[in-house]
This record gives sequence, structure tokens and C-alpha cells, in this order.
Amino acid sequence: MAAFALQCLAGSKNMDEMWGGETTRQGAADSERVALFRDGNYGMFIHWGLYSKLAGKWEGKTYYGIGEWIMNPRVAGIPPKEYMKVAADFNPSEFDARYIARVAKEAGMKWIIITSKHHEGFAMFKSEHPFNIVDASPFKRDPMKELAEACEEFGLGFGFYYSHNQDWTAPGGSGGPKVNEDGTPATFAQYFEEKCFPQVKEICTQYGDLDYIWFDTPGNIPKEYAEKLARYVAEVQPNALLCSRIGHGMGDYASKGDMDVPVRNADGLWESCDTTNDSWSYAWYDSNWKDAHEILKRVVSTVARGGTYLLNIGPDGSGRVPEEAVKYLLESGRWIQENPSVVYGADPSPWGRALPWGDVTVQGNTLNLVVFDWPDDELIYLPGLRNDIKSAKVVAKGKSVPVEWRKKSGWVALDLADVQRSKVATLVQVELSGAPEVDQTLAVLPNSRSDMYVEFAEVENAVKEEIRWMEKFGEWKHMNQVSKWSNGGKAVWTVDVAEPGDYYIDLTYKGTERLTWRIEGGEGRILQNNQNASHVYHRYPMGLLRFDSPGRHTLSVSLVDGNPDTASLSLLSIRPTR
Ligand code: JFZ
Repeated sequence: MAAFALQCLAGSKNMDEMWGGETTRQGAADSERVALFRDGNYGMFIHWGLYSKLAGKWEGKTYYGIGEWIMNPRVAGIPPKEYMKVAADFNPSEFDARYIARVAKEAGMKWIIITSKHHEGFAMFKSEHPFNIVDASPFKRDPMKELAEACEEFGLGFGFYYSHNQDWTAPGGSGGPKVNEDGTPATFAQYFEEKCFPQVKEICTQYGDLDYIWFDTPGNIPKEYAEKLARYVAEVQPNALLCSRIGHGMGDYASKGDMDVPVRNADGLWESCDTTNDSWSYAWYDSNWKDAHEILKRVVSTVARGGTYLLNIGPDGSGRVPEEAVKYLLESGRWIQENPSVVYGADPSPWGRALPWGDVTVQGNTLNLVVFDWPDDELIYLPGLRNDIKSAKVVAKGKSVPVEWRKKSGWVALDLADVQRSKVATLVQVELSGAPEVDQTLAVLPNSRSDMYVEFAEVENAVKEEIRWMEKFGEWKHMNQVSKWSNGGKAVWTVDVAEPGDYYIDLTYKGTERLTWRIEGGEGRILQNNQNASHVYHRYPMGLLRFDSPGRHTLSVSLVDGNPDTASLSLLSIRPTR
């Protein structure tokens, strides 16, 4: 495992080129066919294939990481011939398409996208290519057909994931055998014409109307192939949206880096895909489930950033969906069904970022404040809000209770002291006098920790960059940091302070040796610390900072001692003393 730490799968190519990144073509944004994506905001992703039966284990050994990669040489390195034999015992007799569709529906999801063929090359549908679930497994059924029908029955959208570039069992497929059965060299063109394109035709013509085709990991696929697929889909499934991972800017919407919610609002049509635990496909050991609170927080925050959330489940080799995933999906789903306007057709937060206590979505002149983390004094600040408030109420289980608000230290604060907290999240609806207008300056709240990501800092003589690494194999983590410091390097935040006084100030940073950072700002004392930092980010309390006056202040962080090449800073946070 350690061998994969901090290693970038993409090698010398940047992630965007490698994975198809976020480039999209113009035109889809305002057409009718994007309505489901634009307003639905929440869908189900399913990773299911032969790897689900292996469940992260091969020949008695467990390989930790994303389960669908198990055959890859960088994981168990299973020879294609061996791997293909798994199909002979693949009999997911517990698969129940209607049950899965019902779970998605009750979870508040509006569509399902399922792996019709992942990198392993096994078609989970009836195909002319023999390596498919109907012809090569004892199961004999076509679960894709069953799921397409169930989605239709439950009024859900439907789409297919299809690995168009990588195919590890087809000669010529990216990552696949380099020679044919007869020993002749295999080419990508051959794989594309004999397997990929015919299968895309099959999934596009035999499963009714599709809402999505989610091609993935374009890698080095030449443009002509991505174009041919895009043109074909547009012709036979004119309503289907393509995800940007088809490559070469041919997508209709952008797929942002996996498993996370962006820090800042982003324009355009985009999606963040994530999973209910850590692996995409079922893995026997993976029980790191996101609970209802966590799921809801991610759904709401993605919508609040302007995006769409695609949340994955991994049915096991018998076709069953892990119980815990179902439990938390249904629990968060109940909340969404009670408060549909928070998610569906909702506009992003006028703050452009999350607030310390939660997040905000918008319907017309109404703010949906979703409180996830309660401040001790139960005051919910709306820093920088310029509108007048007409009314405010807490909504729970269809009942609403009026909420008091007042100006406190220059900002409006809602008083939730008498409000009963919901276990999952509390909704406060605030009706404004007009369309929401907010001064987006970062706010130092008097009652909770305010995190200041480097995304919001101005950087001089240093580099703001996104770094990515894997913790378990294929589980991408990323962080925005300021690094590569040169003389006079600094990161500067502009913040708005409502209540003068002393605040604790923390830095989150990493390095490989002794570092000394300095913060200057407010009327505070000069603070610094001297500390040996390893490769993980440390949150370190720097000391106290005093703001003598309310209003705008700048805070600047610089490296005063330590290796400027290895030192990196990722977050500043400010919390009131009490
Ligand atoms: C891909 C697949 O390789 C993986 O098995 C899974 O299906 C996932 C949803 O997609 O993996 C990726 C693709 C892109 C990024 C990360 C993992 N990315 O852009 O960060």
C-alpha cells in the first residue's frame, strides 16, 4: 500500500489529459435534454461486474483499494485468461433490479448509471461479444435490461457507464493483451471496431431511451475514436448526455475529480461522483460507510456549489446491495423527500462557498439554510448578506416554526436556541426581500471555527497548486496547497471580522523537516512556531491573534525558516477564544 502513496497514476501527463478531465463541448447547457441533470441534481452510480464476486480478494490474499481494479498488474496482476474464468461461477441470483430502483427512488435519486462494461472487459449485458453475462455465466439473465425496465417503472432516468478505452481482456484494448490468439499483434483500432463500437451500438439500441452514457478513462485514446462515439450517441440517443470522461472535450458535462465536493462554486454543468464507502465496487473489508448525515452533507454541498452528485453503491457477487449503504441512503432520502426544494431545481449558494455551520441552496428569493454543525450558542450567522429578511422558519417533517433573527455585530444572526435539532440536518428557510445578494468576503465568525482554504488566498512568490495522491490503491485524495516558496513568498487572505477580540489561529501544513511559519495581520502579535513536519498535513495552533477593530483585515502567511521546496500550506483557520 505504502508504495502507492503520493504517486500519481497519470505519470507525466496531467490528470486532465489522462482522464478526460473537465473539458466539455458547448451547446448542451440550455437545451431541454439537460433538464433532468440540471434540476434533478442527484443520481445513483453502480459499479458491478466480475470483480464484485472477487470482493477485493484473489487466491486468499486481500488487495486493499478500489475493487474493480483487482486484475490490474498494479494490484493482483491476474492474467486475462485466469480472470475470464471467474465468469463461469458468476451467478448473482439475488440481483433484484426493482429493489435497487426502489432504493434509488426512496433515496431521492433521479437516475441510475450502471457499469455495462468496466475495465475488466466483461459485458454485464447480452452482447455479440462472447465475454458477457448472458453467454459466459450461469446467471443467463440480462441484468441491464431488468434495471432499464425497473427505472422506467419507477420513473427514474437511466444510463450506462462504458469503459471505452481501457479493456484489459480484449486484445488491443488499452491495458489489454498486446497480441491476438494467433500471436499476431493486436491494435487499438481492431479492439475499437470489433468490440467497443459494436457494444456501444448494443447498449444504445437495446435498452430504450438513455439519459446518460458515462464513458471513462480516455487516457491516450486518439480523437477520431472519441468523436466517432460521440457522433454515434448523438444520432441514436439524442437525449443522452455524455460525461467529459469520453475525452477530447466531447462531453456535455464536466466530471470533477472523484469522491469530493469542490470548495468554491463552479459554473457550467458538472458532476461530482462519489461512493457510499471507499471502493467503487464491492470489497469484503470495506465498511467505511458514509452515514445519513455525511451523505446529505455531500448532496447539499454539491448542489450548493452548483453541481450534481452521483453516489455509488457496489452490489456484491450475489447481486445484493450492502445493507448499511441502503440504510443510510434511505435515511438521508427521507430527509430529502421531506425537504425537496433544498435539492431539486435548487440554485447554488450566493456565498460561493460553504459556511462554518452548513450550506445554502436557493429557490427564488428563499434561502435554504441547511445546518450540519451547530455552534454552541445556537446562532446562525449570515455574514455579508445584503438583503432584508421577510421571514424565517425552521421546517421539520412538514411543520414550520418561526425563527427570530437580529443584527449581531453587523451581521444577521438567526437564533435557533428554541429549535429542536434533527439528527441528520436542520433546515431553516429564509425569505428575502429580493434575489439574494451577498458580500462574499471570507468571514471570521464569532462563534465557530472559520476555515480559510488556500483557494481563497492571493499568493505571491509561491505556487498555488492541486496535488493528488492515493491512500489505498485508486482512492484519490487531493488538496490545494501553496508550495514552492521563494523569497518574499506569502499567502494573503482578506477576511471580514464582526466581533473584535482574540482568536485562536491555526495553520495546516506539511513539510519534511523543521519549519517556521509566520502570520501577520490584524493588530495581532507576530506569531510563529518551530516544528518538525512530516508528509502528512498537520493542523498546528499558532497562537492568538487579536482583531482590535471590526471590518476588513488581511492576514498573510509566510515561511520564515525551512526548506522552501518541500514546505506546503493548505489551510488557515480562525476560531474564537472562549
Ligand atoms: C475511474 C475508474 O478507473 C474507476 O475504476 C472508477 O470507475 C471511477 C469512477 O473512475 O477512475 C478515475 C477516473 C478519474 C479520476 C480518478 C479516478 N480523476 O479524474 O481524478
